[in-house]
Amino acid sequence: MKSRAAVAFAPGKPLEIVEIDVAPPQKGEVLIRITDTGVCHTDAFTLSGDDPEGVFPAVLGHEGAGVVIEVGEGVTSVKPGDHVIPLYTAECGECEFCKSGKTNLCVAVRATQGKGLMPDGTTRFSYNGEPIYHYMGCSTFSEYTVVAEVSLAKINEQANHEHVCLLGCGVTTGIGAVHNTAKVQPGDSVAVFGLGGIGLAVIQGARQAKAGRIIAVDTNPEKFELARQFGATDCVNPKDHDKPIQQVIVEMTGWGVDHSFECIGNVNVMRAALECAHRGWGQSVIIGVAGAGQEISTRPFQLVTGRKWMGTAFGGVKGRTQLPGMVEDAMKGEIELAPFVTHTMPLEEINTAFDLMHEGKSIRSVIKF
Ligand code: NAD
Ligand code: AHE
Ligand code: ZN
Repeated sequence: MKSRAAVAFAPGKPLEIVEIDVAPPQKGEVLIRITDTGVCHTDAFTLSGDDPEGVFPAVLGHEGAGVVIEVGEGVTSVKPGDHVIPLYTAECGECEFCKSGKTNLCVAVRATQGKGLMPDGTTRFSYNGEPIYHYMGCSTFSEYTVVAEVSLAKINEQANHEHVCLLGCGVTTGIGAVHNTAKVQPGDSVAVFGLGGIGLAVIQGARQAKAGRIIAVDTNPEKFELARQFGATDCVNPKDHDKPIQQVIVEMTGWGVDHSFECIGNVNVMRAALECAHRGWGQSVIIGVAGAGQEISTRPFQLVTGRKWMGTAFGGVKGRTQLPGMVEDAMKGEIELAPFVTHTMPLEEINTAFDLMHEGKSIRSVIKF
């Protein structure tokens, strides 16, 4: 079938809106009509050429919601008409990782996913007869996309897709990082570096966890109003200080914070986030994605004196098991999604969504098909 799609033909170039061909779903696959998709910084990261797994030409996008159109052979967990969120972290329930009870990092389709391919090693997308690669197992920047059955969470059909698409990545990642990775407890102090969709979701999660002080850090002060609305108690702009931001936060708190979260993808900030964690027990969670070749560093003494450095993918959330419940929570108002959606636009304007992100003017732009 034909599908309108925003194709990344080459790194560093704007997406091009073209009509691609989408082949039918094969065994264990599902054809979806995407209704809404958010644009996450990771899409911009891959488009920039900094992603070691970036392959071109590709249909990017991984924060969507849609409706099942057709299922391939052997698919039993969803049927045409079901409302779904594609998952870049699959959940097969059968691999060593799924069965461990220790992680959400299912490996069922991860190897081919990282190469932009479906599990059988081929693509379902083409343009002028040439293959187009998939992205993160989702490719939500196409009106029609094909994903593996294990990469789909079935959700309440009454859910507002313009909002719950954000549970496909940003909001789930931030909230999950607080509850599943850091396990923030009532009264704990928290510092959040970077106040985009991810950082604001961390703040929302910290407030749910009844954290005490929530220190929001960004170099763009325009992000502070929404941060306060979500529960930040202090907002700090590193540019207002002539000493390192970790020192500023340690001085604000005495010994540092119980938990810090890096939500930018900047390895220098990752170091600052670790070093503002409390001596003896503070822990720092890396959420941001850093470019190819970048490495983190700190004095080992920071760890010797009790700080813990950790990371999280999709907030540790198991998508098929847990995402339907998070959608219900959003429908009950227990997860707030509307304030994240600062812009909506048709697919034809998707490059504006990237511009707004780079200019620091948006939290999430949602593309409406
Ligand atoms: P975003 O661009 O919307 O937000 C980033 C924020 O960081 C902006 O507000 C920006 O002003 C701020 N910032 C930039 N440099 C700064 C600095 N030096 N100090 C303080 N603030 C600074 O991005 P997003 O969509 O919220 O994504 C954030 C990061 O999280 C990206 O790296 C993205 O790839 C990553 N991410 C990771 C996961 C995961 O599962 N680990 C999931 C989603 C996104
Ligand atoms: N492909 C990159 C890594 C990108 C990355 O870390 N992705 C995050 C999700 S970002 C969502 O916006 C993630 O979950 N990673 C775990 C995984 O299995 O992909 C690289 O460095 O190669
Ligand atoms: Zn994302």
